[in-house]
Amino acid sequence: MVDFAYVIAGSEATGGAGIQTDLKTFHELSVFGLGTITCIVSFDPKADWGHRFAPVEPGVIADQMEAATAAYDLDVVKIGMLGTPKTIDVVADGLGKQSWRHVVLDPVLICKGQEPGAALDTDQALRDKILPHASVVTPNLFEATVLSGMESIETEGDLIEAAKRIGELGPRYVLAKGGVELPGDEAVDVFFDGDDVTVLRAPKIGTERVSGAGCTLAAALTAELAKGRPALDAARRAKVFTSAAITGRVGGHLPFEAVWQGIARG
Ligand code: PXL
Repeated sequence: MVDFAYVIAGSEATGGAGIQTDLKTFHELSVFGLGTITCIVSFDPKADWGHRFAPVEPGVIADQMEAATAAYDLDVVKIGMLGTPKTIDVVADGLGKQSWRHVVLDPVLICKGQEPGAALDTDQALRDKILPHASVVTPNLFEATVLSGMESIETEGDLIEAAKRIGELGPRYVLAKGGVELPGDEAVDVFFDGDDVTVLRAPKIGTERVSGAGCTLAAALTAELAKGRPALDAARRAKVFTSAAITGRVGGHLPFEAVWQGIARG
């Protein structure tokens, strides 16, 4: 019997991040993936690949969620980019209509190149309306700084402190992603289960951020949870999968490279 994983996230038109990445990851990890699109990000090649952002109308988001949840008995969902407080309202309403075994919240506040200021109203709405549904939160360095209220995260110790503070906000598990930006030779992620901290390590691959790495980690974690694996085991497997996808990265005309999950097939 196949396991199902559901994602509610934004489309990223170049295929490197967002729902495209989530669904590719689900597929590579042998779960049936289905998704609800919350917004459409189309980088602008005429303007330094800056962000063009179009929210999907809230009623259309509700329709997609209605279709997905009526079609199958879904119990594990990943939440990616929502983008606006109105979108957050409609997604929170939809999530509240059933119970979930896991809601994995990747608290995407802004994506590469966006102004941090754009994140403030989204941050507050995510905290108030989506976080209470989440069983797992997977912040990157910027998101962990904002959610924990810390001034900065510069060391592994800081990342551990941030994960603990975010755990106090309610989710059962936190997987805080240090990524390439946390200083050191290793890509460090911190897993916190409310009692214990486990630091997950892998050698850093390159020194530049790769588009879709964070989305892939959270999506792989979601897929492994959908298969019934315990959260720490799911996080470890997700990290191995993500390191492989970063190794398989592709370059085009964009100023950054993009992960490719297909490399895992060998
Ligand atoms: O990588 C974060 C992210 C998530 N979702 C969408 C995005 C991005 C970054 O570009 O566009 C839709």
